[in-house]
Amino acid sequence: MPHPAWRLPLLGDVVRLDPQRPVQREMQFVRELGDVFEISIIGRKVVVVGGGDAAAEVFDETRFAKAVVPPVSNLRDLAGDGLFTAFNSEPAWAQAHNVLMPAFSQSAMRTYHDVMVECVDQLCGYWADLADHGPIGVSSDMNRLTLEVIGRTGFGYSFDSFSPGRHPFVESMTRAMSYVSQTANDIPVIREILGWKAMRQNPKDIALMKSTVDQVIAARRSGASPRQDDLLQRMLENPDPETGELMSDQSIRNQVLTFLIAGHETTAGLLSFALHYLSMNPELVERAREEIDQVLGTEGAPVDFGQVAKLRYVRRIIDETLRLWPSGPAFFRKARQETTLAGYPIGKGETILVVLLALHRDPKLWGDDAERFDPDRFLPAAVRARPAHAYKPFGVGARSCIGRQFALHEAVLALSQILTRFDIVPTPGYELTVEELLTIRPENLRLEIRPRR
Ligand code: MNH
Repeated sequence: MPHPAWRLPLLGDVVRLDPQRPVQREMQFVRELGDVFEISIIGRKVVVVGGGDAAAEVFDETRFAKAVVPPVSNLRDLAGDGLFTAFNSEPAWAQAHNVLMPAFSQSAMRTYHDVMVECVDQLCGYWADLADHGPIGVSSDMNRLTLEVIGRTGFGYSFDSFSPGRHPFVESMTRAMSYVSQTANDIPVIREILGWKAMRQNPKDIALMKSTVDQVIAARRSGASPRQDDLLQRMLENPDPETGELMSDQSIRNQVLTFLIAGHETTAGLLSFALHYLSMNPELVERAREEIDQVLGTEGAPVDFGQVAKLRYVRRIIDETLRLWPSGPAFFRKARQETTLAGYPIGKGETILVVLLALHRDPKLWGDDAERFDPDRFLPAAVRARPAHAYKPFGVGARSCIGRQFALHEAVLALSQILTRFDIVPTPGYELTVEELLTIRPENLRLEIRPRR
């Protein structure tokens, strides 16, 4: 199998990787080495898939399955056997999956819609107060929005995201996530030398996050905080239809923490990239506004649940953003049994990294202009003309994203409201660079947000 040049004994390819931007480095390797190659990190071998038919193969659930390996498995200190970090065989996964699936169906989004609208209104109010004060740090404001949405719809908890200062939970979560992402591709001994301070801080951050969530669960159980139509209430009350058993407090805590980490930076990254592209392409804004004004009217009435699904063009902007910058830019698979991949032999349990970032730009699947932002790639006829494996921003199979409808509803709603109320003006000279912290976001993106003219 091809592999990067200059491989070293023992260390393997580790010095060729980029600890700050690991997935973007893998995308470069795909361009140099092709759709399938192998990297070796201090004795650990990983097969990388970055395009073509090999992607279809590795998505085949009969031969391959999700793998929970570093850095994802390093999140288990925080989220244990929660949905995202559970091993495939862990019973807590099947139980939580069965209990929560109905809560994430398209029709269940009706339950969260009003809270989402309120949170988006808060963001717009916050921006309206800031308007004309120069460029705004868009990524951090998108984080405020999505964290507030998942906090309130998930377990009736507000982080007071639009007031000045940062909630202690948010500070701990930010540090804990960056700690885990630093463990992605580095050399353990060096991390221990350079990162002793972070290594001491990390257990404290985890403890604070767990105890915050435990308090919320306990308050709801005891009746100290009122019943609500949210994910927490479902988990407390609904038994697994297969076993009849209720979820344990520990599993509920793991799921709440999982939703907070899996459900907030991903959607925030998506919205930030979308705003970047819209700021650069006024003609796309014009098309979107035509649709938005037609579907929602210009009276400023609150958005109705059913209207969101009618915002087809806004949805295509979201789809295209997730193509070029899938917020979860890569994920791991493993072989269920001895098999082959693109003709190469693969041993049982071998780890395979799927680089979505590269797959979503594969010229064989997307054409020679694959780097160009063009929402019309997601017109129904264009979608039908492509193989299904060309586009998987929410992963594949049994372990694909449970929050897909949630993220899409939230993103379409937020984008439509932002475009209704504000003009998005780029900072002159801004060139997109992309930061990776397990998820991706535009680096130092600042945009001027002016009341719509
Ligand atoms: Mn989400 C799994 C992408 C929003 C909760 N998510 C995944 C996977 C991808 C993914 C890819 C599969 C990872 C793997 O195979 O290892 N998720 C996204 C993207 C967005 C997103 C691109 C937004 C855009 N995710 C959300 C939201 C929530 C959420 C919002 C919750 C409210 N995601 C999850 C959970 C899993 C997951 C939980 C794990 C599901 C499972 O394994 O059963």
